[in-house]
Amino acid sequence: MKGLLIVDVQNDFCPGGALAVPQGDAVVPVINRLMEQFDLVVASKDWHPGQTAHFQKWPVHCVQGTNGAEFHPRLRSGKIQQVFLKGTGNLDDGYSAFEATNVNLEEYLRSRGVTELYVAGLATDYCVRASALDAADKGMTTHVVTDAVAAVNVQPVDGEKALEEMRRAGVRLLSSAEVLAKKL
Ligand code: VGL
Ligand code: ZN
Repeated sequence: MKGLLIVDVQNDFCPGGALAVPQGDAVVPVINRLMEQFDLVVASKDWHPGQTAHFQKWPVHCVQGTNGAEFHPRLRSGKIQQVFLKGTGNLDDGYSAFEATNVNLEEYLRSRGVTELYVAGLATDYCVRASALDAADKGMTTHVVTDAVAAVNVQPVDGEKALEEMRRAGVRLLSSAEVLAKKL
């Protein structure tokens, strides 16, 4: 059973947002197409309280209940079966979707028989990276769809480095065209 995890495709990570990922919104049409190939589609949201130690590292973003924390308006969010909220505490970064506090992602996926996880979304060098590494660590066959992710790139090579790190950890990198050609 194959599941798609859409990581943090929220307004604040898209152009015009508080912590915009360059071309973050370019992943939206790719992800919309990918969703049609999966029986199970879930998403994470970065979901911070108004005050958190996380904002000592980053501009204030994705505050719970604000427009910046909503999904990008063109993401077909009606197809998302469960949203996982992370970074909800006052001390944690909550980069990984497996740190969600409303529903346990690992249990959710296991209970639905998902053994192969495909990861897309924002940002390659933070939440996609942490989520994919955690999934691989938990024994799932983990894929990252390389044209369905985009990086913050605090340093210009961060996205590439993160992909290489994931690959070394056993995460499989593939394009959306390859996913679509597989006819999951
Ligand atoms: C993220 C930086 C800070 C992410 C979240 O979703 O990748 N990056 N908070
Ligand atoms: Zn955050």
